[in-house]
Amino acid sequence: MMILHHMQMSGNSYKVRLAARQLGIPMVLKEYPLHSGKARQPEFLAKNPNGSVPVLELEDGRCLAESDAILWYLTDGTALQPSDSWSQAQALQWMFFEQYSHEPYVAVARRWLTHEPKEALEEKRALIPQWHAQGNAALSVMETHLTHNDWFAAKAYSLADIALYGYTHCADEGGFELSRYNAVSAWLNRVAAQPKHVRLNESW
Ligand SMILES: N[C@@H](CCC(=O)N[C@@H](CS)C(=O)NCC(=O)O)C(=O)O
Repeated sequence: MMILHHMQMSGNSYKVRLAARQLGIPMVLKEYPLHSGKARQPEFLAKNPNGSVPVLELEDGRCLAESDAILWYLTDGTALQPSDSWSQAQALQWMFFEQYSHEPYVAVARRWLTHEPKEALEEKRALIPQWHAQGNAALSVMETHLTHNDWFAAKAYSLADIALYGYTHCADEGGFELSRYNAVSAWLNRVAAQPKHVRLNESW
């Protein structure tokens, strides 16, 4: 069976768990708790030299890092991945947006404001306004798209929605006011209403 090296509280790991559950793909989960240093151990660095989870380990030992690459691999040939090249490119457009313009601010603010000790946050305090400005800019881009569209690609729920849902649904933990974004809030409800949806904290 495939192994998912993951961190329960991480939105990047959650994206993979959510897709796997919705597709009925069985996997064994190995937890790498925040602050444990487990992802920096030589045994794990041999699987991902970048020292980050999630990592999907196939039965033959091949390892794939980066949440959105794993999403792409798992959803290939399924209803969660568009089949025509234009819609696939649209999905990738939103997934690159998620990694470059959204996650570095929305996820990072959540981590430091909610999941790191208060003393550690003090060292980062000067960065909070930038996280919020850039994160709100990303949420505004999503709001504009969702004002005219139900989903991010191919007019259907897909891996692009899962990629963006991972950290958007818990953005309030990073100090973002999701109620300011009506279309984003409605989309969050649509995603959560999809069959076989699981929550971030849900056990496997
Ligand atoms: N771009 C990567 C980011 C992965 C990442 O930042 N993972 C964090 C958890 S969300 C991690 O492994 N941190 C290791 C640690 O803090 O020990 C992805 O999308 O998978």
